Amino acid sequence: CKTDPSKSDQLAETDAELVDDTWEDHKFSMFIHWGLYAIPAGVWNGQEITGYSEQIKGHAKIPTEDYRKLAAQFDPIHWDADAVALLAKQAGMKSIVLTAKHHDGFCLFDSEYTTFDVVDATPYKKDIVKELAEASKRHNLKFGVYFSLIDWDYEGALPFESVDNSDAIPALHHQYNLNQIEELLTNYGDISEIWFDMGSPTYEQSKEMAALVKKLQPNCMISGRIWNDQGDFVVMGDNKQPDFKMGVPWQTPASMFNETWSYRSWQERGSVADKVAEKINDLLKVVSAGGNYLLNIGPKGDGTVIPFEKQVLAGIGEWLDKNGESIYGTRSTAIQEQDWGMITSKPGKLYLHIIDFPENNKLKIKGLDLEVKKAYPFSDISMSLESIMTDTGYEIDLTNQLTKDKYATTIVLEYE
Ligand code: FUL
Repeated sequence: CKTDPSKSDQLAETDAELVDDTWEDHKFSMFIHWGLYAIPAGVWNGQEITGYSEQIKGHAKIPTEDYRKLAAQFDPIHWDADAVALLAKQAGMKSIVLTAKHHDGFCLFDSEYTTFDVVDATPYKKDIVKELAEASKRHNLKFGVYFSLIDWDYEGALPFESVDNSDAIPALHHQYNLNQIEELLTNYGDISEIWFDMGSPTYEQSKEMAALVKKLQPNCMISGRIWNDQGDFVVMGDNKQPDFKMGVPWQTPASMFNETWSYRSWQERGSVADKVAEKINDLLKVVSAGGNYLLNIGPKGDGTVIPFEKQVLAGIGEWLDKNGESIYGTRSTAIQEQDWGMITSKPGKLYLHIIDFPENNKLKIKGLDLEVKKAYPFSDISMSLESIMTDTGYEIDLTNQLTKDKYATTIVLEYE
């Protein structure tokens, strides 16, 4: 990122037109990794299996006929789609993306093209994609689906090796994908984003999938992991943030723990407060750089969202309740990252998010070259903080800033 921008650069970026309901304005979304893999929860034949637990079939080399038997145990009595949608709302998230089909090939939706799906193969018998699509709509959230381009169950797909297999998708499997994409974009109302992942489609295959999506739902955003430059937004590596200016819509997919996306029974979780701090920090890094932060939960096989994840989301939501204006609909600036925290912006305003308070109470803003009218704590607009331009940069005196938020304290700078 640039460190010494000219004033006109900053204005060009901060004064960009804001439309409140675009994908880019939402900033914070819920990812859900859930499927049959949540039943073994990272344990197979009594062994703790390392590697992402949603890929346990691969990591534990489970034969297809054994893995398929998990479907008979899938009866999530604690699954409550409305409660999950409300949790996303409580967290301050604007949309939900659910694993409609992960690499194991099991479908959480009723597909005509396989019987390895939640309606045909499990005692639960209900279409979970439908339940969550409807619950999301009821609670005014956007709804999207994750769709793996690897399939370890479908016979016409590449045999099950590693996730990095770079062989092209066989024609039969590609057709199967097209059929299921059509189902997902026809049977579940508006789909805000389709989150393709992994696999190595050819250029023609990626183009064909993208064209089908746009034909069925022109407003559906396509993840960059459709490959071959056919996506509407770039997806960073898992839990990664860009170290350069993106200039296009982008997203960071983030897991609660680096080790897994789906529920793992033996996961070390640490303290809720530490996790809230870590995730607010990451959310701020992503949003200040202009991205969307897609934070994952992994429900248990019986549908329970574990208390740890609920509490983390509630903690983030509490912060966003107070500070949301400085997040949603904001734009990145060329001075987004500072020693003490991050900066977001709206026309005429910069929001300074302080994570590390300077010991001398002088907050220095590197690269700021604007005519500042007023500086005040976001929590108290009536207060005015003294600020001056020094030889080494713009400086705000925080001596009278009494209320410090335990996660990130927001200061507003209004400029001409
Ligand atoms: C990766 C997948 O292989 C992981 O299992 C997970 O779904 C993550 C979000 O994307 O590429």
